[in-house]
Amino acid sequence: MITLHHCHEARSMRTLWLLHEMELDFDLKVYPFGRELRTPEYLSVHPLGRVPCLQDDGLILFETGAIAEYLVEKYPEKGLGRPPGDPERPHWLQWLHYAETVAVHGATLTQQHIVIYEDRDRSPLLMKLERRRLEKTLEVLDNHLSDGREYLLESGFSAIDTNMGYSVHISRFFTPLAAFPHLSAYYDRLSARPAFLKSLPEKPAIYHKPFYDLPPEPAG
Ligand SMILES: N[C@@H](CCC(=O)N[C@@H](CS)C(=O)NCC(=O)O)C(=O)O
Repeated sequence: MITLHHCHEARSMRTLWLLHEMELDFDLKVYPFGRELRTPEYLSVHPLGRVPCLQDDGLILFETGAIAEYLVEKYPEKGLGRPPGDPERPHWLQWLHYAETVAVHGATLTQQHIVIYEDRDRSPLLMKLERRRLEKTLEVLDNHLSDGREYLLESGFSAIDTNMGYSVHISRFFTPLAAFPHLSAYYDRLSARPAFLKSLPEKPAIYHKPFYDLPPEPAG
């Protein structure tokens, strides 16, 4: 039996969404996003106390990209991977890992805007720099999607769209997606999928505002 360790709105949403897309049975253990991830019990499952972590009988696996590869290989009949030898395999791998390139900027911005509580402890310079770097990663996706494809691969939806979809989902809190019309249409398609909707929490857990703007520039 599969168990997913999850915090609402964290990267483990990728795995939750994928499990729903695959229509697999699983147990879900939900933790608040905070110190509860650092208990000795959870640290014995994930050595950094992060999410996601997937347990499948005796196997313990962390890292969303590895978990996605594991699941699509274990259940090839679901058609959400592109196996070695498939002409789309190299790009399937590229976009799977690029999802983390996008997500790290979202994670830094989450830390700056939300996890760091006091304004005086935040860095306006880092916020500005990370937003710009996030936008550059989104530009690449927007260009890639500009040829009219519906999902990242021409052949259609696959597990990489759940990993990337989460990264785009989080990016919207820090930069307006409207600046990227093809990416915005891609996000609209993804966020209408029933499995995506099932992976959302009933109420916000991390992102309590619709948008986290840059702090105002100092006067003078
Ligand atoms: N590269 C890892 C990143 C995992 C990660 O950093 N998860 C964050 C949530 S988005 C976490 O658990 N943070 C809790 C903490 O650092 O205390 C993956 O894709 O699984």
